[in-house]
Amino acid sequence: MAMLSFERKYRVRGGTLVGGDLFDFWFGPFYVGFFGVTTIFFTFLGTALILWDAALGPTWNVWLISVDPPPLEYGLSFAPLREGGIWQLVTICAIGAFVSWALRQVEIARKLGIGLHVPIAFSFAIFAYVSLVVIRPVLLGAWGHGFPYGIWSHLDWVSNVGYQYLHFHYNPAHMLAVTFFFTTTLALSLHGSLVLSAVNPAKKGDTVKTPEHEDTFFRDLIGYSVGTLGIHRLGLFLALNAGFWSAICIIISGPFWSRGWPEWWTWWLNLPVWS
Ligand code: 07D
Ligand code: 07D
Ligand code: U10
Repeated sequence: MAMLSFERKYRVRGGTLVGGDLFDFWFGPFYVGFFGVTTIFFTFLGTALILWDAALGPTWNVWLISVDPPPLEYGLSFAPLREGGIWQLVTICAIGAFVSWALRQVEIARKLGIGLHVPIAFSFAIFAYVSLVVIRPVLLGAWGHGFPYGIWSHLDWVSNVGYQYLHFHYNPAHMLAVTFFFTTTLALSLHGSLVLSAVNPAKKGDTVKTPEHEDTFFRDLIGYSVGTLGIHRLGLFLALNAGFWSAICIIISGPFWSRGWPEWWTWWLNLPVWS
């Protein structure tokens, strides 16, 4: 079925989470829905707040604009707008927009009768963001521990927080996260190249090859094929773990381990087997 006639067939009412038929329509290619409206609302408000903060600040250079969190002295209270209060409102808008986006994915999946894998996957990214700007700051007792919203300034934050723990590479959860990120790109490059190799055969004019060819390639090469469905399960597993262990690595830095990360490894030197 052609894409356009398929879209006509599935564009029916229903599957919404709240509000019944309210906003249950399409705008050009976009499904709107209640959560489309809340996405637009939070996005516009958040962007307007960022622009307002930029107008108050020293620069319009897009690389240098920075919406900073409140100083640590404000703890977990609301700060005056010009001293981090805008950052707090932008954070509320960002979480509102990301969660609305995930719920819009849920409504679209329900309309199509497909699984909820996409919103579940996106929720891991939201979890990583929330761990940086809500969970860790709350555990440490100040919103000032959140990262600043600026292209350059957020890099400074990552570097500063990293060196605060002496050598962030020694954080075991960071190791797991980095390994999962690297493995995700390895898996995607293997998958992308394998599919293209089967669909674009070596000689011009050859027929397109089948999944059996794909399986056989890896059985010949490494003795095992994870299979055509399996590689997608594996990819999702790897990518979600990358985000999950990222969130863990930053939540434990401070709230659960306040010294340098190299020192954490003294348990290894203290193993009775060495003495
Ligand atoms: C390709 C999908 C498209 C998304 C894009 C991002 C904005 C920001 C806002 C001016 C893969 C759109 C950007 C809307 C404009 C203002 C106020 C996704 C794709 C193209 N970072 N980070 C970038 C964000 C954090 C780190 C680039 C966001 C943490 C490092 C871009 C968040 C830490 C480096 C960006 C976030 C961290 C970057 C490219 C939120 C640990 C780089 C992103 C909401 C996770 C790289 C100058 C990309 C760079 C980079 C956006 C959080 C570290 C500006 C929205 C605090 C080390 N980050 N980041 O392609 O070039 O993502 O920076 O959590 O080296 Mg970052
Ligand atoms: C948080 C993004 C969420 C995004 C959302 C959507 C929009 C809309 C609109 C385009 C999590 C946003 C959408 C805004 C855009 C349109 C239309 C993703 C998030 C919800 N590190 N490190 C990580 C590596 C070092 C440090 C994670 C590598 C140094 C700190 C990852 C190296 C020191 C923190 C990672 C390295 C250090 C991290 C980031 C190498 C610095 C974190 C990925 C090779 C001196 C952060 C949760 C991530 C973290 C983090 C990788 C080096 C410090 C595993 C490969 C040694 C302080 N590092 N790092 O989390 O875990 O994505 O955050 O050297 O806080 Mg690290
Ligand atoms: C995959 C795949 C696969 C495919 C695929 C893909 C994964 C099986 C079959 C998909 C992959 C790709 C296409 C590859 C490229 C993708 C990436 C590299 C990932 C990164 C993506 C990007 C960088 C693109 C980002 C673009 C975005 C997010 C779109 C931006 C769009 C909007 C901002 C509009 C969103 C729409 C909403 C929220 C709802 C509808 C609303 C409107 C249209 C606006 C009008 C509003 C209304 C009508 C409501 C009124 C609003 C109100 C009342 C509020 C107003 C408030 C105010 C304050 C003004 O595996 O193989 O192939 O393709």
